[in-house]
Amino acid sequence: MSDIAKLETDLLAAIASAKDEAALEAVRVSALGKSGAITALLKTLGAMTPEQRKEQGPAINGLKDKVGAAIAAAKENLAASALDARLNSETVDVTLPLRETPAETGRIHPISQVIDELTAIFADMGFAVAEGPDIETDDYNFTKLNFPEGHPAREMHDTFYFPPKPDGSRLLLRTHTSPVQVRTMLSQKPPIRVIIPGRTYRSDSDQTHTPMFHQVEGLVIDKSAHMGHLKWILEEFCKAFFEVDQVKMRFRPSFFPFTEPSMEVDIQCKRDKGEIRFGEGSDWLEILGCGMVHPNVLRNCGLDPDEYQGFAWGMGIDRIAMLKYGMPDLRAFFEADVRWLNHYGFRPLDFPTLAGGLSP
Ligand code: 2U9
Repeated sequence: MSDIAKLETDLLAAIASAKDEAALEAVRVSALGKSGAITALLKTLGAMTPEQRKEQGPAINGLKDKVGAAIAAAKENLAASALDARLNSETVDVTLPLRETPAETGRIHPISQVIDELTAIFADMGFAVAEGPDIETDDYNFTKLNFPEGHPAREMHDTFYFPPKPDGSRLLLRTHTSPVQVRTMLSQKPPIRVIIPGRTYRSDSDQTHTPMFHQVEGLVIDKSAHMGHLKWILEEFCKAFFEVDQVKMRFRPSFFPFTEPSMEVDIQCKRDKGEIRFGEGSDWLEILGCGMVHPNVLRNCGLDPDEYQGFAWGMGIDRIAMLKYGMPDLRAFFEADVRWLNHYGFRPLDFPTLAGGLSP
């Protein structure tokens, strides 16, 4: 066997037995690198006679091409089997359950859920949502709302006051969301239809009271708004909120400085083994207060009571949340216990809408 034929046999065998791309590269360098065997043969061509070169040239170049092609083919095979091995070791079982995302594990606090529900119901009736500051002036929280200076009704609210300013005036934490209605009347022309959900503060703490609690109040002002409208709005609200077809309501005379006449409203319910159901039964439960806006309040807010009239109502959000979702202790609302939130909280993607259903 000629040297060229033996070299070819040896190199093709080495290429065939190379286990990986590094081994194959070593064979390539030994054959075609700067000091490789085929490179050395190619260098001998220069010193040959034309006849020798005519015979040896094609043989050596043929060897170079054959070995080059074999290396390229082997390289492709090794790359393909390396890819196969990697794909086999990195397979993903797409049928495995997904890890839950924050949107699935997070929970919406029942207060936020109830505010979203209220907003959906009243927005459907044409109400806008208004907001205002938690820190208020005595004027907006009391005086403009027809609480006379030194009147015992001011004491009823157990107000948190800030230290007095040099001029004697004191800021306070709002005891109801009513100052937002005052701000709305001072800044907008009627017709006005707003609801105001928000935080309120009173120095009171026991199983049914927390120093910070939530209220939603509503206000309608135009030239002819009357108690019939008020009654219809509150009945529609109660049916939608408690998700019942029918509900009886009872309006009892009451007193608030900012409304005249004033009423407290009870809703029909059935108490059954510690459970409470709405829209049936012969028991009553007080859920809100309401009335026609007092002429003094309209005047204090820049409206002429001979031209404009309206009604307002207020209710405790925490209380209606407890009633709707059967949560027994108000204090748990504000303890930030994730176990409680996991149990009573709502899924973020179950946003309440009238079309899609209020509660999940
Ligand atoms: C303006 C005029 C009138 C808001 C009203 C009530 C009756 C009421 C309580 C219910 C439970 C508060 O959370 S609670 O303790 N509220 O009974 N609120 S009428 O009337 C207004 C408000 C603002 C300018």
